[in-house]
Amino acid sequence: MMLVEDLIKNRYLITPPAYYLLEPHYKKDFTLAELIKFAKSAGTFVIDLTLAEEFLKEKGLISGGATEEIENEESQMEEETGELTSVSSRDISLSQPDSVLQASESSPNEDSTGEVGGYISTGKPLQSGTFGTSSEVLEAYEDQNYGGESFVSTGIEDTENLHEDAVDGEISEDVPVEIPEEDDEDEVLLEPEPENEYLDYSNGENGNGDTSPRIVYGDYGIPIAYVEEEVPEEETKSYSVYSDVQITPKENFHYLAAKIEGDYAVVFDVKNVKLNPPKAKNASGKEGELLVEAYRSMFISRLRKMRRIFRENPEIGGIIDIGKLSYIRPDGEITVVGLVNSKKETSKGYVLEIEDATGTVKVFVNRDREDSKKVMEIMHDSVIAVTGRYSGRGMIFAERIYLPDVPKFRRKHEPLKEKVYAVLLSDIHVGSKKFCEEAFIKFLDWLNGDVENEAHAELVSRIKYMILGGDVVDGIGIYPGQYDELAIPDIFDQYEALANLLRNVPKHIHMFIGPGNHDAARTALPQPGFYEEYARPIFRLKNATIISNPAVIRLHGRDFLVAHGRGIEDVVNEIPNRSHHRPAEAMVNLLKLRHLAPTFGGKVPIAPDPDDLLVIESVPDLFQAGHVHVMEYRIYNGVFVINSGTWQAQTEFQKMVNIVPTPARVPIIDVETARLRAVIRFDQFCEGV
Ligand code: D5M
Ligand code: FE
Ligand code: ZN
Repeated sequence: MMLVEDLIKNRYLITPPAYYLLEPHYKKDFTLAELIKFAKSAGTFVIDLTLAEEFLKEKGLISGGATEEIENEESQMEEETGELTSVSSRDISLSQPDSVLQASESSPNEDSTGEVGGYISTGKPLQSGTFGTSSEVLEAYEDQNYGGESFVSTGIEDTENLHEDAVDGEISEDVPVEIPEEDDEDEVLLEPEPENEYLDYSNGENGNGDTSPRIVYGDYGIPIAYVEEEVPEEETKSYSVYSDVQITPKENFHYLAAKIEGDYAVVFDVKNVKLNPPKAKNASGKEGELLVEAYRSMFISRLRKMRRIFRENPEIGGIIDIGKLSYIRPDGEITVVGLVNSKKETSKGYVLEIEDATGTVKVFVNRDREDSKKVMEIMHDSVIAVTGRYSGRGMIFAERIYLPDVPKFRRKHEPLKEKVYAVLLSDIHVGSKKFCEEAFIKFLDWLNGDVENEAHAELVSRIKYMILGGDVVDGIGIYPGQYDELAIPDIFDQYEALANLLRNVPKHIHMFIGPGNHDAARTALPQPGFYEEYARPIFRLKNATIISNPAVIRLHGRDFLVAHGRGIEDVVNEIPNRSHHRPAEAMVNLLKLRHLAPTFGGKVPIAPDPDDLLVIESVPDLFQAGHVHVMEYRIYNGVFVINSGTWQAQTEFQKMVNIVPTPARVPIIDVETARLRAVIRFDQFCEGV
């Protein structure tokens, strides 16, 4: 791939067919300078097959067309990469977008393979935009036209990077480089826009001149089509919200945390879990069947994980499969574990139907039994254990009911040499008209040492971590009529605005940022992360780690479970006396059920993952959620349970549904104890509070 690399250093691209034609001659029969000079005189930066042929003809290395040779090369290449679908040897120059269109329109058959701007990668994998060869993807896009040969890439993602490389790269002396005039329009941006001027795109497009959708894989390989044009970094923007917010730490402010060594790891992130989705058994396999199969696997995995949790409870004896109940001695005591399918109240008590992988059984819980109170706390599709007698007619008479729960006592951690603190935030909702921008900026000032007294100075000084648990921007199209409540009506601008604010978080404070239902992310739970195409500015923050929803972060040996908290909605719907205004109580219910959103088909959409990643498999030291916009905390069996509130004042919608938020309150957690150290309030700077 020497030729490719040498060309890229000089900001030239080569298509695969051209590469395979030229490569055997490179440095033997022609030099890089000769090739570049030739391309330059042809007015293109893309060396495609036609150009390559002409070049070799001029050099007297070939006489006629080289098509046959290329075809052989192609099939060999396909064998090697196993990925590239047929690369056509059409004459398409990507620097002339019109001809791309014409070519693909005039040769529809060639495009039916669904070839999509393929890359041959010899370097690191592309972060996004690897090409689609899977049949689903091809099907989804089969009636789209795709033109153009593919670029051979060394793994550099886009042309923007090529330019950056080129600045320091070896530029052949024979090929003078024209340095374009600077464009002043970007002055207001914090980061200068990449210089597209090296490549002469007469239409000002983004590199390959191709506006057809490129397939980008989102989470779990879900394809997202997007037009390169929409990538914000490629645009010339005249404004960038909050780019003027530039706060630097107060002079002489002493940050103890800057001297304390960081000790953090993301110990659970949905993105790191390898899933094995069910596969169609034959060509007539239906998508619906696969979905059912995926959900089935999810529930099996939920049962398996919960059984493991129950086994750790010394009160619970041997668990037997529901399917084996009919083989047991009548009236003997048995314990089963099952998903709760239904729950009915009778005059004497409750009848539950529970199910495991082997069968279904009814459970009667007499109201007189102590454990009957627990029935109230059982949500649909949660998993419980029941000990009792089996009647032999498909009914268990329950003596004990167990929720998976967490053990009463927590193992104590070793004390830390130095105290460090973590700030918990969520639901910032940047972009909403109701975002408490003044309060948030005051908070940033505070983090930068603008404090009133010694006590606050001590707090600020020891802050080492900051967790943002979702709804970091307000998003777009989240609820009807949201547009009227948006101060920043563009999702790209919202993330840029957020990043402009977060750039003011002192560098020694490490941030963990996860998505919520307002973010550019898969809406169904679990949410693997933000779509990078939209949220790029926050991915670029140097002191931030993007996490999934949910995630577990280990800070100095203490486990912080972070979830956005949509499951709270289901708790409020299903469990009597639960309210949006007391989220910590609802979170305790989730903890007792060891699941972040047990109810299937309720308010919260659950993705068809074959593994249930919403089970709270290990007991955390702290459980943080947001979503309901009310700051509240409590301790349950040694676990600190906290809802981190919001930075958004009451919206019109929330007024209608009587949600009263508590914005701009900042809980500070002492990492050593995983308990609250202080709550700092900035709500006096939040309008409408
Ligand atoms: O959620 C903010 C609050 O609004 C939270 O308490 C849930 C509630 N909410 C959100 N959507 C709805 C609907 N559709 N009906 C009732 N209540 C809702 P956020 O995620 O920030 O919008
Ligand atoms: Fe929210
Ligand atoms: Zn939310």
